[in-house]
Amino acid sequence: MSETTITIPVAMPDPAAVKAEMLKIYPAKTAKKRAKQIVLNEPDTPPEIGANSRTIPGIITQRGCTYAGCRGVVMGPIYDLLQITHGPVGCGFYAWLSRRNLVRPAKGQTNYLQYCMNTDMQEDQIIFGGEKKLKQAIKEAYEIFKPKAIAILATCPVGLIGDDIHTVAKQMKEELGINVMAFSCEGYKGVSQSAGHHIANNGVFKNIIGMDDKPDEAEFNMNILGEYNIGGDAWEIDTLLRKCGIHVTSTLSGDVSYDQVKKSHTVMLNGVMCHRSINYIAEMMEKKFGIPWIKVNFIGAEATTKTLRKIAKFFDSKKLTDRVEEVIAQEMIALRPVRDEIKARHQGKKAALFVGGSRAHHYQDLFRDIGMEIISAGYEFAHRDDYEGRKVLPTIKVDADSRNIEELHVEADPARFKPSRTPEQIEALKAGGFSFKDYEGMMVEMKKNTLIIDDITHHEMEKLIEIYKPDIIGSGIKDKFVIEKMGVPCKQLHSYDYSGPYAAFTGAVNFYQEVDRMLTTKVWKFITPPWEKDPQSAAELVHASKLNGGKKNGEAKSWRKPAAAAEEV
Ligand code: CFM
Repeated sequence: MSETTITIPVAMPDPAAVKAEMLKIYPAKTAKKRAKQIVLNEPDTPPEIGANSRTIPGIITQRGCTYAGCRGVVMGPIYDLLQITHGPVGCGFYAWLSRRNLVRPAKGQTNYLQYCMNTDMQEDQIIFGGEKKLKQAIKEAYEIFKPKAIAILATCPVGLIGDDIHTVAKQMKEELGINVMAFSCEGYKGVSQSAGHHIANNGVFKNIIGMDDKPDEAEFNMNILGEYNIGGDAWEIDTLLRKCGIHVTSTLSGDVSYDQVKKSHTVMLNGVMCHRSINYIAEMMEKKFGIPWIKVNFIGAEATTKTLRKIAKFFDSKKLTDRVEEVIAQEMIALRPVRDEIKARHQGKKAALFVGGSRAHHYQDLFRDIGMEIISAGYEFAHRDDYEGRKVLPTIKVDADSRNIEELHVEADPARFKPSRTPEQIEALKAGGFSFKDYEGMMVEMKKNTLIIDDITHHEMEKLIEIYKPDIIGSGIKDKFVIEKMGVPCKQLHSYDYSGPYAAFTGAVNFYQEVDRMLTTKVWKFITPPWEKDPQSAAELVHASKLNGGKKNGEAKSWRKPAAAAEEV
């Protein structure tokens, strides 16, 4: 690309007015609740945001269910753990490669990821109970596959009819002589997939971690927690760490085997990528085995550099520190020219990010690397600590929905509590500014007065696009096409569609190039957003459809109505 686009800075709309505009169409009760979930940022003293609360029925949310968080997100990538969904066959579909958590098992290793195993609950089981059918399914699966271990994952009806999957698991464990574990992760158990993460964390901690005490032989040995190898990200991280001389025992859960998870308590350090989905395991491993955890981020060149240095500092070895600096220098030689060329084209352009429970934060670094500004961001299902930092944890009110999820009581294991660092070493590191078990959240890194929007609705997204006119939005498949039909490119930041990896230095280069292609393609010029074609009728239509404003079907004016717009095509 030789063309250089000059961006003229325009005054940003007043965020308080944008917020008011977003809220004004809602009924009073809804507006009151949404007002708590839309806040103006204050990086020095992050404001309290409403988060991890129920979505109001009628609002279009991007969230998933508790089953999705447990089965799909945390458990899914453990490739040789045979996983059976207990429930109707439709729910089972979502266990079948709908997320791009790639695996590359070595030759001869078992891989169940391409299978979708389900008990196919029918009306009979809903009325008379499904335990018999579940047992039968476990036996059948065992006969065919002879797996090392089996996990049973519950969908909504299981909890509703009261099938006791834990007793079934216990009985089958005795009968088959293998590890059989059950997860009560019914879709309705929490307000989003976040509850499913917690349930999966508890189950993995109780039933798998700690089963094999033999550590991998390595001088510097760690786990990467909260990394799911979407589009191959974990492979990039693993390759980078290996170059530095750091061994990864277990990536939870990305391209990981059951046996790797069993010995994940034998490492010296846990690095937490996605704090939202895995902070529970990090905390429990620290309490039981004494493994310190630190927040890491391999998304973006700056972030990756900082993370590598932080890890090297923890291990406190001159050899490792020198090697890490060499690797950073090498990687930056390839990255810098690509980044700088792309940065020259897109400096000052605007991005907004609404993704999951960690990426709306992590991916800001990648956009900043190429000079772009984040004008608004929010998570779908994160908690206040992911926005405001872990320091707010003691002030988060425990509501009925959170109380639903078991908090495991964990104590130090008398024989196996062996921290890799002495308390003196930890104190010395802390004195030097090193932070353990800390996550500062999204807000401290965002500009003052940027709009932070939790669990954004389609209406708010439309308003945001209309008013801010961002150059690109990072979001998910559920709103990607709505955004693109409004003439704004949408980078799908969950599965990356067909692309990636985006982690570490090589992944960052992929990302810069992809964003560059998206921003320079001429295709967007062929889409005229409705309000530009006919501002008045667009406004009327929005109003009429949102309020169901007294017009009969068909009476409302069409988005595409104006003759001029029709002729363009
Ligand atoms: Fe963690 Fe994730 Fe995310 Fe997440 Fe997810 Fe995902 Fe995500 Mo989609 S575990 S919170 S539940 S980083 S599937 S790999 S992309 S919403 S931001």
